[in-house]
Amino acid sequence: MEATSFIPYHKESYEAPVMKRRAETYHLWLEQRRSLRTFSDKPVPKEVIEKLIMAGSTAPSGAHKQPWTFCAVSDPEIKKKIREAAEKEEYKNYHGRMSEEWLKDLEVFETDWNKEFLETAPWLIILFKQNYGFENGEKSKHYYVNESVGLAAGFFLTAVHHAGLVSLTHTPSPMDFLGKVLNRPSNERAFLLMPVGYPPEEAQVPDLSRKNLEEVAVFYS
Ligand code: IYR
Repeated sequence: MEATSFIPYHKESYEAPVMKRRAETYHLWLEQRRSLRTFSDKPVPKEVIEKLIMAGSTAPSGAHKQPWTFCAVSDPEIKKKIREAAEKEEYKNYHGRMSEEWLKDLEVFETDWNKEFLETAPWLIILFKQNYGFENGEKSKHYYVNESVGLAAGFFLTAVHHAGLVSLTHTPSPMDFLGKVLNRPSNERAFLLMPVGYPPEEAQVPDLSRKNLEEVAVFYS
């Protein structure tokens, strides 16, 4: 991609009271987002997933390289393969690879190696990072890849929330199997697996609260 020139940029802005209300409203809306580990099997149209991916792909990235690939899987055979491979890794994680402290930290989530949602959720989005790119058949550099792809995941998750759907940031580590199952090129590494779908009826989430402002921010004004 070559930028050829600068173009005017117009953005609506607001006076302080309106700005404050908008910031508050947005925060309260984001407070409603939760990670789910159970999903309805109700189908979600492919067109919706396409838009959510395009929203994720608006994230800023190092030198605007957009060093990510969103793989969207609805094929039941592939979902089954992913579940089987993920559960194999997770079994090992829960039976020796994760420390006692780690397992204790996870108790509130009541997670285990069983990952039924990998087959129930209508879509699995596997986000790959591209450690380098290919431009005109040549290897090209990518910059701040982890930061960029993390941002793309965040933008994607807010888009999912906005569409009235739910997701989970799942890392069935080590995740090399995802590149193999999905036949990804050598410049790509699996970064995050995000099931997307409707919440199930009577969905439940752990009763967690988020850190308050004083715990997450320091002001130097
Ligand atoms: N990948 C495992 C374990 C796990 C780890 C963290 I850190 C979590 O926040 C949640 C789970 C699993 O998905 O069960």
